[in-house]
Amino acid sequence: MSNETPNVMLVSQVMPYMAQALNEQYVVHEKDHITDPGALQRIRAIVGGGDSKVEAKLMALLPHLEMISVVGVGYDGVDVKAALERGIRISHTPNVLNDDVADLALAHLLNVARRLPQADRFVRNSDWVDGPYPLSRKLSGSRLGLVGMGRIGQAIAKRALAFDMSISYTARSPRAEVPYTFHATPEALAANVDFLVVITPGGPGTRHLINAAVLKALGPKGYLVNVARGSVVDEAALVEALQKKQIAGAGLDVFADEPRVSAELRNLQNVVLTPHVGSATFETRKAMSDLALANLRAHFQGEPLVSPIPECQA
Ligand code: 8YV
Repeated sequence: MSNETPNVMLVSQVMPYMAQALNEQYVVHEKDHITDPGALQRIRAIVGGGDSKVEAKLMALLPHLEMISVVGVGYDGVDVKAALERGIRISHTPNVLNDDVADLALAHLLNVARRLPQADRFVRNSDWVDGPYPLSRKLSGSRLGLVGMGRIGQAIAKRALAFDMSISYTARSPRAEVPYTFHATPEALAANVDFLVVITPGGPGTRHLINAAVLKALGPKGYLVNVARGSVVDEAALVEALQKKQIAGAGLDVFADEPRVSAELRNLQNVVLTPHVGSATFETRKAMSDLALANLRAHFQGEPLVSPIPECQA
């Protein structure tokens, strides 16, 4: 291994704290601003966000690429197969964002049930002087269904218990460590809950898991919340279900084509939309940055990665 300062490629925006740390420790090349083609020969690591695309064709431009450090728990934008074929190591930042994403899921549940963003607009528009705000839906004591029962799913369940919600879930297989009711399919789960929260990894394995049939099963009194990946929900089917009031409403933090959100979704009044902010607090983004930096450091010191993705674990 050479003693030269390693060259890294940055493929997404990172918080100033992380940008500064990277610049202090590495020669940083921003993907969209590389003017020196020779730089591609020197790059040994890629740093990107949970939603960054790191495709095989990008890796092919970097003959000396050794590792990819994802600042996020999800790494569905990375072509893992292509990376592993070349022995490129991949790390991500699990656990440190569980609280924030779970908090956001609860916020969306409260927002869609109590229609709080609409209530805020009601006050600002002085609609209140014409009469009281319409009644909304009670969250406490209702039935929550989780699509995914990993670390973040469990953090959401823990919070929902404080709201006296009954909890059921679907996953590839029942999780022995949780006491909640298992349903084998999202459709069966949707038919038995009031609020369906999507918190499963993205990627081809879960693409459009939430389709028209699942939304139909959720029914006209059911709400959908997605804090996972836009790809998990068939967005066209969701728009149709919302337009036709086949479901009561949705809270969405993630979308099919971020940062662009379809006009159809933006025009609907029975949705609450947030711009992929699940982990976007100072505290958590700093913890994610620190973990991503620790992985880079471990790699360049020839040590095992601190938090490799499961596919890279020995
Ligand atoms: C962020 C995420 O969007 O962790 C993930 O998988 O989607 C989010 O935390 C992103 O990773 C920020 O870089």
